[in-house]
Amino acid sequence: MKKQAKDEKSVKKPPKRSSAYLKMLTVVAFGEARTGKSSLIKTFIGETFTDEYEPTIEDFYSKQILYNDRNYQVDIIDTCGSENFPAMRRVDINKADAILLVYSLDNPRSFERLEELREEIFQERGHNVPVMVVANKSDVVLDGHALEMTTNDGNLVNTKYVAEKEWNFLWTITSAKMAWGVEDMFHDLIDAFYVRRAHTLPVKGSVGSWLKSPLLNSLRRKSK
Ligand SMILES: Nc1nc2c(ncn2[C@@H]2O[C@H](COP(=O)(O)OP(=O)(O)OP(=O)(O)O)[C@@H](O)[C@H]2O)c(=O)[nH]1
Ligand SMILES: [Mg+2]
Repeated sequence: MKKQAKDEKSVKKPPKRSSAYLKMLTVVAFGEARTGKSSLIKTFIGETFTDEYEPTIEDFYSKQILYNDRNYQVDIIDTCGSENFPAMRRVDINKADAILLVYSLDNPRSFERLEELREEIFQERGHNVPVMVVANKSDVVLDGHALEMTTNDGNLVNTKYVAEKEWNFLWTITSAKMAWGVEDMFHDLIDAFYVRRAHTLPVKGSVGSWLKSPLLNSLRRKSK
């Protein structure tokens, strides 16, 4: 009897090793007020989207996810959109394993604020932290003009191009309201930190909910 029990035990499969470990990632979200930082984070952690606006001072969230057969704990710091509090921002920049820089497609000028944040990140971390620029509110815009912005010297720039080619950051498009691209955004940050460990490499071509974005589809049609 004892022997049989031992035999039964010996054929038991070992637990899947890859899922046994919990990998940690601290993500910090920066960007101008009202661009949708809190909404993106809340959508990610499973809270219902609301049209109401409540300015953030600083909030902390945490979510455990299973991604590519591994368990991750994603800790998120949601920051204040105001330009004040540079010392607090420096502390947060130094805590980050990965950074989100959020702008809003219904307010292309919110992209300008990212230039200053980019400078602050560079001063603290150089090129040693993956940064993803996030074009949020893609549900309210219908064509690629939303990605364009007129600079102070009158030039028309494409914000996606600037983020990817001039700043060498990752770029993605989301809607917190429709939950388009939100999971992919965090998955790509995990890849950037754990797999690529470099901000210069492009985001993988993930097939996810962001494909539903009308803006993205109109950009695709134009590029054909
Ligand atoms: N249509 C639309 N509205 C959004 C989206 N994301 C956020 N909003 C709205 O935009 C407003 C601001 O959203 P928040 O998430 O509070 O913005 P925030 O960047 O956290 O703002 P601060 O905390 O002040 O820095 C709210 O009224 C949201 O409902 C989106 O994807 N689509
Ligand atoms: Mg907020």
